[in-house]
Amino acid sequence: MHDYFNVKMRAQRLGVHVSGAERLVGREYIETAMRDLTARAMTHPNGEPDSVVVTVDRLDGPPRRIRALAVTQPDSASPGQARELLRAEMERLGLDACRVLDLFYALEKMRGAALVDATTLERLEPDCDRGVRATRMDFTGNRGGAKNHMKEALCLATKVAHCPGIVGELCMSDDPDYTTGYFASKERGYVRLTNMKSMGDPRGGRLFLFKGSRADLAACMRFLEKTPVLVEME
Ligand code: WAQ
Ligand code: MG
Repeated sequence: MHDYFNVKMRAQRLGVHVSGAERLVGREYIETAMRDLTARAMTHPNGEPDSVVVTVDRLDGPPRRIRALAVTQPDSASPGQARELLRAEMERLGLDACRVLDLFYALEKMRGAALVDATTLERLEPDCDRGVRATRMDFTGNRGGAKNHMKEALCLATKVAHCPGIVGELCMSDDPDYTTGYFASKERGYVRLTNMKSMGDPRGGRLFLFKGSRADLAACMRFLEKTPVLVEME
Protein backbone atom coordinates (compact mmCIF):
# COMPACT_ATOMS: atom_id res chain seq x y z
CA MET A 1 0.00 0.00 0.00
CA HIS A 2 1.33 3.47 -0.83
CA ASP A 3 0.81 6.63 1.18
CA TYR A 4 -1.73 9.27 0.24
CA PHE A 5 -1.21 13.01 0.53
CA ASN A 6 -3.78 15.79 0.77
CA VAL A 7 -2.75 18.78 -1.39
CA LYS A 8 -4.82 21.90 -0.69
CA MET A 9 -4.93 25.36 -2.23
CA ARG A 10 -6.60 28.53 -0.99
CA ALA A 11 -6.39 31.94 -2.61
CA GLN A 12 -7.28 35.41 -1.34
CA ARG A 13 -7.39 38.95 -2.63
CA LEU A 14 -7.30 41.82 -0.12
CA GLY A 15 -8.02 39.33 2.64
CA VAL A 16 -11.16 37.98 0.92
CA HIS A 17 -11.45 34.34 -0.16
CA VAL A 18 -11.28 33.90 -3.95
CA SER A 19 -10.98 30.15 -4.45
CA GLY A 20 -9.96 26.86 -2.89
CA ALA A 21 -9.49 23.32 -4.14
CA GLU A 22 -7.75 20.11 -3.16
CA ARG A 23 -6.61 16.64 -4.18
CA LEU A 24 -5.77 13.28 -2.58
CA VAL A 25 -2.77 11.89 -4.44
CA GLY A 26 0.12 9.45 -4.18
CA ARG A 27 3.67 10.71 -3.57
CA GLU A 28 4.45 10.78 -7.31
CA TYR A 29 1.65 13.27 -8.09
CA ILE A 30 2.29 15.86 -5.37
CA GLU A 31 4.25 18.27 -7.60
CA THR A 32 1.73 18.02 -10.45
CA ALA A 33 -1.17 18.63 -8.10
CA MET A 34 0.59 21.67 -6.60
CA ARG A 35 1.20 23.12 -10.07
CA ASP A 36 -2.40 22.49 -11.23
CA LEU A 37 -3.90 24.03 -8.12
CA THR A 38 -1.65 27.09 -8.30
CA ALA A 39 -2.58 27.62 -11.96
CA ARG A 40 -6.24 27.38 -11.02
CA ALA A 41 -5.89 29.96 -8.29
CA MET A 42 -4.18 32.40 -10.68
CA THR A 43 -6.85 32.11 -13.41
CA HIS A 44 -10.03 32.09 -11.33
CA PRO A 45 -13.06 33.96 -12.78
CA ASN A 46 -13.51 35.76 -9.45
CA GLY A 47 -10.22 37.58 -10.11
CA GLU A 48 -6.47 37.26 -9.61
CA PRO A 49 -5.44 36.64 -6.00
CA ASP A 50 -2.61 38.36 -4.16
CA SER A 51 -2.05 35.40 -1.85
CA VAL A 52 -2.05 31.69 -2.67
CA VAL A 53 -1.34 29.04 -0.04
CA VAL A 54 -0.71 25.43 -1.06
CA THR A 55 -0.24 22.83 1.69
CA VAL A 56 0.68 19.16 1.61
CA ASP A 57 -0.28 16.71 4.38
CA ARG A 58 0.35 12.99 4.57
CA LEU A 59 -2.78 11.01 5.49
CA ASP A 60 -2.66 8.55 8.39
CA GLY A 61 -4.26 5.83 6.33
CA PRO A 62 -5.95 5.12 3.00
CA PRO A 63 -9.12 7.09 2.18
CA ARG A 64 -12.53 5.55 2.67
CA ARG A 65 -14.12 4.78 -0.71
CA ILE A 66 -17.73 5.89 -1.17
CA ARG A 67 -19.89 5.58 -4.29
CA ALA A 68 -21.03 8.90 -5.74
CA LEU A 69 -24.62 9.94 -5.02
CA ALA A 70 -27.12 9.28 -7.82
CA VAL A 71 -27.77 12.41 -9.89
CA THR A 72 -31.24 13.60 -10.98
CA GLN A 73 -32.01 16.78 -12.88
CA PRO A 74 -35.59 18.06 -12.78
CA ASP A 75 -36.54 20.84 -15.23
CA SER A 76 -35.47 24.16 -13.80
CA ALA A 77 -35.74 27.10 -16.19
CA SER A 78 -35.52 30.07 -13.80
CA PRO A 79 -34.36 31.01 -10.29
CA GLY A 80 -38.02 31.04 -9.21
CA GLN A 81 -38.58 27.51 -10.46
CA ALA A 82 -35.31 26.33 -8.86
CA ARG A 83 -36.45 27.74 -5.52
CA GLU A 84 -39.77 25.89 -5.78
CA LEU A 85 -37.97 22.63 -6.53
CA LEU A 86 -35.63 23.18 -3.58
CA ARG A 87 -38.60 23.88 -1.34
CA ALA A 88 -40.32 20.65 -2.42
CA GLU A 89 -37.12 18.63 -1.89
CA MET A 90 -36.65 19.91 1.63
CA GLU A 91 -40.31 19.58 2.61
CA ARG A 92 -40.12 15.95 1.55
CA LEU A 93 -37.44 15.52 4.22
CA GLY A 94 -39.60 17.26 6.82
CA LEU A 95 -37.46 20.42 6.86
CA ASP A 96 -38.66 23.98 7.39
CA ALA A 97 -37.89 24.73 3.74
CA CYS A 98 -38.85 28.40 3.46
CA ARG A 99 -36.83 29.45 6.49
CA VAL A 100 -33.83 27.41 5.31
CA LEU A 101 -34.03 29.04 1.86
CA ASP A 102 -34.26 32.56 3.30
CA LEU A 103 -31.19 31.85 5.42
CA PHE A 104 -29.34 30.35 2.45
CA TYR A 105 -29.92 33.23 0.03
CA ALA A 106 -28.92 35.75 2.71
CA LEU A 107 -25.51 34.16 3.44
CA GLU A 108 -22.46 36.41 3.28
CA LYS A 109 -19.48 35.33 1.20
CA MET A 110 -17.55 32.64 3.09
CA ARG A 111 -14.67 30.26 2.50
CA GLY A 112 -16.69 27.34 3.85
CA ALA A 113 -20.29 26.35 4.44
CA ALA A 114 -22.82 27.45 7.03
CA LEU A 115 -23.51 24.53 9.40
CA VAL A 116 -27.07 24.91 10.60
CA ASP A 117 -29.27 23.07 13.09
CA ALA A 118 -32.08 21.69 10.89
CA THR A 119 -34.65 22.20 13.66
CA THR A 120 -33.76 25.55 15.24
CA LEU A 121 -31.80 27.01 12.27
CA GLU A 122 -29.10 28.05 14.72
CA ARG A 123 -25.61 28.45 13.19
CA LEU A 124 -23.27 25.82 14.63
CA GLU A 125 -19.83 26.67 13.15
CA PRO A 126 -17.12 27.83 15.54
CA ASP A 127 -16.34 30.69 13.11
CA CYS A 128 -19.38 32.00 11.20
CA ASP A 129 -17.34 34.33 8.97
CA ARG A 130 -15.33 31.39 7.67
CA GLY A 131 -17.88 28.55 7.83
CA VAL A 132 -16.85 24.89 7.93
CA ARG A 133 -14.91 23.33 5.10
CA ALA A 134 -15.36 19.77 3.98
CA THR A 135 -11.86 18.62 3.19
CA ARG A 136 -9.71 15.54 2.48
CA MET A 137 -11.69 14.33 -0.51
CA ASP A 138 -11.15 13.54 -4.16
CA PHE A 139 -12.80 11.44 -6.87
CA THR A 140 -11.59 8.51 -8.95
CA GLY A 141 -10.44 9.47 -12.43
CA ASN A 142 -9.50 13.04 -11.45
CA ARG A 143 -6.74 14.14 -13.84
CA GLY A 144 -6.40 17.67 -12.47
CA GLY A 145 -6.46 20.60 -14.87
CA ALA A 146 -9.29 23.12 -15.06
CA LYS A 147 -12.15 23.10 -12.59
CA ASN A 148 -14.84 20.51 -13.29
CA HIS A 149 -17.71 22.09 -11.36
CA MET A 150 -19.98 19.10 -11.45
CA LYS A 151 -17.51 16.37 -10.53
CA GLU A 152 -16.02 18.43 -7.73
CA ALA A 153 -19.46 19.32 -6.39
CA LEU A 154 -20.65 15.71 -6.60
CA CYS A 155 -17.50 14.66 -4.76
CA LEU A 156 -18.08 17.16 -1.95
CA ALA A 157 -21.82 16.43 -1.80
CA THR A 158 -21.17 12.68 -1.55
CA LYS A 159 -18.75 13.13 1.32
CA VAL A 160 -21.07 15.55 3.12
CA ALA A 161 -24.18 13.36 2.61
CA HIS A 162 -22.34 10.47 4.33
CA CYS A 163 -21.34 12.63 7.28
CA PRO A 164 -22.92 11.64 10.61
CA GLY A 165 -25.72 14.08 11.51
CA ILE A 166 -25.99 15.79 8.11
CA VAL A 167 -29.48 15.51 6.62
CA GLY A 168 -29.05 17.70 3.55
CA GLU A 169 -26.94 20.27 1.72
CA LEU A 170 -27.82 23.32 -0.35
CA CYS A 171 -25.30 24.73 -2.82
CA MET A 172 -24.95 27.53 -5.31
CA SER A 173 -21.63 28.44 -6.92
CA ASP A 174 -20.23 31.88 -6.17
CA ASP A 175 -18.71 31.92 -9.67
CA PRO A 176 -20.75 34.64 -11.48
CA ASP A 177 -20.88 32.67 -14.74
CA TYR A 178 -21.91 29.34 -13.19
CA THR A 179 -25.62 29.24 -12.47
CA THR A 180 -26.21 25.53 -11.73
CA GLY A 181 -26.61 24.44 -8.10
CA TYR A 182 -28.02 21.49 -6.17
CA PHE A 183 -29.68 20.03 -3.12
CA ALA A 184 -28.08 16.80 -1.91
CA SER A 185 -28.92 14.20 0.72
CA LYS A 186 -28.16 10.53 1.28
CA GLU A 187 -31.85 9.83 0.95
CA ARG A 188 -32.59 11.77 -2.27
CA GLY A 189 -29.16 11.87 -3.92
CA TYR A 190 -27.82 14.84 -5.89
CA VAL A 191 -30.69 16.92 -7.23
CA ARG A 192 -29.10 19.18 -9.84
CA LEU A 193 -30.79 22.49 -10.62
CA THR A 194 -29.95 24.68 -13.59
CA ASN A 195 -30.65 28.43 -13.48
CA MET A 196 -30.48 28.61 -9.71
CA LYS A 197 -29.36 32.21 -10.14
CA SER A 198 -29.15 34.68 -13.04
CA MET A 199 -26.00 34.85 -15.19
CA GLY A 200 -23.51 37.34 -13.67
CA ASP A 201 -24.90 37.06 -10.13
CA PRO A 202 -21.89 36.87 -7.75
CA ARG A 203 -23.85 35.37 -4.85
CA GLY A 204 -23.28 31.78 -3.82
CA GLY A 205 -22.59 29.55 -0.90
CA ARG A 206 -23.24 26.30 0.87
CA LEU A 207 -25.43 25.30 3.77
CA PHE A 208 -25.15 21.97 5.64
CA LEU A 209 -28.23 20.92 7.63
CA PHE A 210 -27.46 19.06 10.86
CA LYS A 211 -29.63 17.02 13.23
CA GLY A 212 -28.26 15.66 16.51
CA SER A 213 -26.72 16.37 19.90
CA ARG A 214 -23.60 18.39 20.73
CA ALA A 215 -21.62 15.13 20.93
CA ASP A 216 -22.88 14.23 17.47
CA LEU A 217 -21.75 17.66 16.28
CA ALA A 218 -18.15 16.90 17.25
CA ALA A 219 -18.27 13.66 15.24
CA CYS A 220 -19.80 15.54 12.32
CA MET A 221 -17.06 18.20 12.29
CA ARG A 222 -14.37 15.54 12.62
CA PHE A 223 -15.74 13.64 9.63
CA LEU A 224 -16.06 16.80 7.49
CA GLU A 225 -12.56 18.05 8.24
CA LYS A 226 -10.52 14.93 8.88
CA THR A 227 -11.86 11.70 7.38
CA PRO A 228 -10.31 11.17 3.93
CA VAL A 229 -12.85 10.06 1.32
CA LEU A 230 -12.31 8.95 -2.25
CA VAL A 231 -15.56 9.20 -4.19
CA GLU A 232 -16.02 6.54 -6.84
CA MET A 233 -17.24 7.95 -10.16
CA GLU A 234 -17.31 6.20 -13.49
N1 WAQ B 1 -16.37 22.97 2.14
C1 WAQ B 1 -17.40 23.77 2.50
N2 WAQ B 1 -17.87 24.77 1.75
C2 WAQ B 1 -17.26 25.01 0.58
C3 WAQ B 1 -16.16 24.22 0.12
C4 WAQ B 1 -15.73 23.17 0.96
N3 WAQ B 1 -14.70 22.38 0.62
N4 WAQ B 1 -15.77 24.69 -1.08
C5 WAQ B 1 -16.58 25.72 -1.36
N5 WAQ B 1 -17.46 25.93 -0.37
C6 WAQ B 1 -18.52 26.95 -0.28
C7 WAQ B 1 -17.94 28.38 -0.27
O1 WAQ B 1 -18.77 29.18 0.54
C8 WAQ B 1 -18.04 28.79 -1.72
O2 WAQ B 1 -18.18 30.17 -1.83
C9 WAQ B 1 -19.32 28.08 -2.15
O3 WAQ B 1 -19.33 26.86 -1.43
C10 WAQ B 1 -19.39 27.80 -3.63
O4 WAQ B 1 -18.21 27.11 -4.04
O5 WAQ B 1 -22.95 21.42 -12.30
O6 WAQ B 1 -18.78 25.50 -8.09
O7 WAQ B 1 -16.69 26.07 -5.67
O8 WAQ B 1 -23.80 20.04 -10.85
O9 WAQ B 1 -18.07 28.14 -6.33
C11 WAQ B 1 -22.49 23.22 -8.02
C12 WAQ B 1 -23.19 22.64 -9.24
C13 WAQ B 1 -21.24 24.01 -8.31
C14 WAQ B 1 -22.30 21.73 -10.04
C15 WAQ B 1 -20.71 24.51 -7.01
O10 WAQ B 1 -19.18 25.91 -5.88
C16 WAQ B 1 -23.08 21.01 -11.13
C17 WAQ B 1 -19.47 25.35 -7.08
P1 WAQ B 1 -17.94 26.84 -5.57
MG1 MG C 1 -16.45 29.49 -6.43
